[in-house]
Parts: sequence; structure tokens; C-alpha cells
Amino acid sequence: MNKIMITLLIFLFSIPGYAQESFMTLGERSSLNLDGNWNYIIDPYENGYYDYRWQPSPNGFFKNEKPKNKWDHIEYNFDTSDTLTVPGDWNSQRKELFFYEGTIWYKKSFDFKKKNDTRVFLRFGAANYLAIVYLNGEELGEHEGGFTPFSFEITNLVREKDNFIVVKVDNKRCAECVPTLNTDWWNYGGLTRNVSIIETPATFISDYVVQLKKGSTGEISGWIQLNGFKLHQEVSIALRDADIRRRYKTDSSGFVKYSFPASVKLWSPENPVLYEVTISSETDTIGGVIGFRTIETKGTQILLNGKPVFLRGISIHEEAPFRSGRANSIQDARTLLGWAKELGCNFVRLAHYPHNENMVKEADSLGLMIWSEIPVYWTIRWENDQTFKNASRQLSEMIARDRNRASIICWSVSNETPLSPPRLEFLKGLVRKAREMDPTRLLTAAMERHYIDATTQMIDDPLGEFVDVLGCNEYIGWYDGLPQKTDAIRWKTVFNKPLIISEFGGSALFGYHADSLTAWSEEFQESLYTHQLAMLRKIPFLSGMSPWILMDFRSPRRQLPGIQDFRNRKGLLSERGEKKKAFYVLQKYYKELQQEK
Ligand code: GCB
Repeated sequence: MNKIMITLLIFLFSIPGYAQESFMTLGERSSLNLDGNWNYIIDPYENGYYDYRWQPSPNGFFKNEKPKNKWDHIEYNFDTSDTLTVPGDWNSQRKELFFYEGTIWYKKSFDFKKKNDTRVFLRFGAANYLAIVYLNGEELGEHEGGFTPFSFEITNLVREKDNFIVVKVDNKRCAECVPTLNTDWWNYGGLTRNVSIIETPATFISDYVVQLKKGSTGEISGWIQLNGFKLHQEVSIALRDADIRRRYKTDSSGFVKYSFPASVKLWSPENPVLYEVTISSETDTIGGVIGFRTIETKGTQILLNGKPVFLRGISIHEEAPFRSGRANSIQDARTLLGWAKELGCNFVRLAHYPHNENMVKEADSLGLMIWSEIPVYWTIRWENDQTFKNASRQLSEMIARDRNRASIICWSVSNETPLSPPRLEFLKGLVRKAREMDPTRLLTAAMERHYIDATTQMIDDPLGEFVDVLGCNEYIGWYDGLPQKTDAIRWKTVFNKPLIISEFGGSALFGYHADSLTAWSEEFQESLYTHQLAMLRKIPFLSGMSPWILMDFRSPRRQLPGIQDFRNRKGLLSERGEKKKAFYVLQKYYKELQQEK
């Protein structure tokens, strides 16, 4: 490394709170957990941020000030304010915050004894939507986007006693945001995922990829990236149980790309084998459990480990079973994915944004393939450059976090977006970015269809040319006619690619029974599933489905008193885990599909 580079690095590392791209391995390290009670101040007028001329105030709430003498009047006090539990959304923790969209300030104090020659980071699993983070009164930086992790280096700011973190979290919706103003899910605000302090060696393994090479079941390839001063090091990869250990040298930027032959047992839903993988450098060691599989397409088929697979799926929102609000715990993940397994699924669509890490890890060990997506949903501002950058960053953060997970087989760039040339350019940009970052997984998007005559559905969205798998949402029998309408429908596409029907469904209130033509009844939903499945069975290029949706979820758009009560009722289970009749229709169908194999 030359002198100029060293000076530059020292300069960068010495800026307090120099904001990081999200280093993937920070999420894998043991750390000081900051979950639990955080004091909070609700601030609808953003009084703690702006002065009375609406200028950012140098003495905002982030200073966590205390009166210095008896005539000092400071009009806030975190320590006497109430608390919220982190991780957790605020809407479902306090009745008065149920509909709240705006700013809430969080504060947590902690002590931290840093070891010699280490670096320290503050990591957030996610904060919805815009977070500005301060440590001991200094701004560390901000993060936009509610569903991906971010971290800040605090090596030079953290002290042994009485640190305080203040976070301004603002979940106001906006037209240029991702997602935009209009969605069909609850805009749960707050520090919705874990917060932790992580200590690493001065030079540490910041990111790595260990995956089968695309199209090969006998070659592992990937790369390792170091971060710090001592970038030129010997590094190694070891796979326990496969008796593999390989050594490499990183270049002067701390990077090495590698590839080696390996005979590993392949991960699949029937046998989700995971290997203990250890990556070591001269200064650091990190490990994880990783599965190996290939995923490709051939004509209209999806091939898992070289063999055609039909994706028996279900869509899932990150909504907590039984208690409502944002799901985040391992128990939530086990319940939701357990129901998917009970249905007979081998596939889940994690809608409409990256879900928490517990979901992905649990899917890895349960053997569920995943469709993971970013909230580029409905009417995004296609021509706004900032909106594109924001979407692209969320996509990168999703891929960076999860690209070693065997369960994830496809990245989706959008959901039901209206056709236009700027939209196509925007989405092509995202597809390009995803391919650059991860050449091994399939790219998809939930697109729309249209009628070319009274009974023929056509999928010809120009985006289809750029993705590997066509996703398509359709609501024939619910928003479009009655369930019987599906009987005469035929499907066509201009693409020679596999199709996943990424949504279909209809609403039913658990326990409401009537005849099959009565809206909101379990019988209506049951009949809709029966007719839909008969139609889908006849699509020759169909490779999978993820009906909408596993469990009822909160949405401000769903008002009807006594039926919806602010819940989208298209779940196969109620929010209390009660199974509706349609659950059994899909379960039976998935059993039949398994037997047909
Ligand atoms: C859709 C959306 C999904 C909605 C669903 C519905 O097409 O993709 O987010 O919740 O329809 O229930 O209308």
C-alpha cells in the first residue's frame, strides 16, 4: 500500500462515525445486544430537529441535554419519557400510535469497554423509514429504506461509560420514496429489527461469497473482502464435513476471487443440507452455515440442481402471527414458515420487501425456496433519479445481506408497476444491478396480464425480456368476475420463460359461513381456490405459484367494519392462526402435486 493510500485510510477512519456501506459480516458477529427498552419522544412537529424558522437546530433532541442549573428550561427529557421495545414497530405497542406516521426519537444509554486494536460498529437490522443516528450528541449518518440493515463505525466516538444513542426515525410516506405513498400494508414505523454494537479486529473480513458456480454442481466460487489497514493477507475457506480447506492471498485492496472443485451434498427442499463454513484471515475468523445448490431456467422450466422443479408456494407479509405488528423473532419465523410447510410448500414469496434475517435463516434450514423482493410497488416515481438510487441501494443491501443463502432462488425488482418507457428503464437498471452483484440467482418481477379476447390472458410486459422468470399477479374471480370465470380462461405469453403466478386470491373472514357466492365467506374463498387451481393446472408454461396470502395482515386500505377492520382478509389463516377452508384446498392440491412427481 502506498503512502497516499495509507493517509487516505487514516483520514477516513478518523472521521467520527464515518458511514459504512452495509458490511455483510457485521450481522454474523457476536456483539453487545442493544435490544430492550428504549426511551422515546413522539415529535409530530419535528420540534426536536427544526427550530421555529424550520431550520435544522444545532441543539436538537440528539444532544440529550439536561438542565445545567435551576433556571435552565429544557423542554424534553428522554430519561423521564416512556419506553418502547426494540425490536418492534411503534404502532402496535401503544394505542395512541396505531395510526401514527411521523417522527419518533429513540434513546438508549450503554457502557462499552473496547479492547485494544479493535474497531467498533453500531448496527441496525432495519428502521422504517428514514433514520438519522447520533452517538453522544454527534451525527453518525442517515439511512433511508425500512427493510435492510445499516451500520456506522463508532471506533473513535464510543467511550467506556455513559454512551447515548439517539435515533430520529420518521415513517412519513412520500411520493418519491420506496415504497411510495400508496401500498396495501401497514406502514409500521420504528426500530423494527435488532440493534447491536459489534467489535471487530482492526482489519476484518467484511464480506464474502461462498456459492456453487452458476451451472456447476462441482465447483465452489466466490470472493473475500477485507477492510482495514492490513489488506494484503493470507485467507482461507474451510468447509467442515466436506474436508475442504483452501488458502488464498488477498490483493492490495483486500480482495480475492477464488474457485475450487468441491464435491458437496446439494441443498434441496427434501434435503436442506447446510455446511459449516469458516473464513479466516491472519487477523479475523468468521463463520456461517451455508447450503449449496444451483438454480437455472431452461425454456419454460425452473431447474433446481439440474432437475425441473415446480414451486409450490405461498406469499407472506412480515406480519407477526397472534400478536400482529411487524414480525421479527425466530419464533415468528418458525410459526409462519411452519404453516407454509404444513400447506405442503417448497417455496415462499416474501412480500413486498426484504424480510428479517430469521425468516431467511429458518427457510435455509427448513428447505423452503425464497423469492425476495424490494418495495418497488405500484406507482413509483420512475423519472426521479433519487428514487432510482434509493431503490437500487435497497436492492444492493438486500443482496449483500443474503447472497450466501441457499434458500433464496430469486430476486424480484418490482410488483405490479404500470407500463411506461421510464418505468422500463428504471427496472432494467435494477435488473442490471442485481445481475452484477449476484450472477447466480434468477431475476423476476411480479407483472400484470391483460385480456386479448374475452377468455385469453396475455403476458407480454416488455420487462419480461429482461428477467429470467415471469411473475404475474392476477385476481380473476375476485377483482375480476366470479370464481367460475376462471373456467374458460386460457393463458398465453410472448416469452419462452417459466411463469410463476405470484398472486391470486380472494378475501374471507374466518368463521363467516355462507354459500359460495357470498362475498367474504370462507365458502367463496374456497370456491375461488378450487376454480383457480383448475385453471392454473392447464397453463403449460407454469412453473410455480405463490397465492395471496398465508395470513391476514393489517392494511389501512381495508376498512369494512365487522369484516376487514383494517385487515386484508385474503389470508388462508386469520391473524390468530385459524385455518380457513381454502387452506385445505391448497394443501390438498400441493399433496397431489407431490404425489404426481
Ligand atoms: C395485489 C398486491 C398486494 C395486495 C393484493 C390485494 O395485487 O400486489 O400487495 O395486497 O393485490 O389484496 O389486493
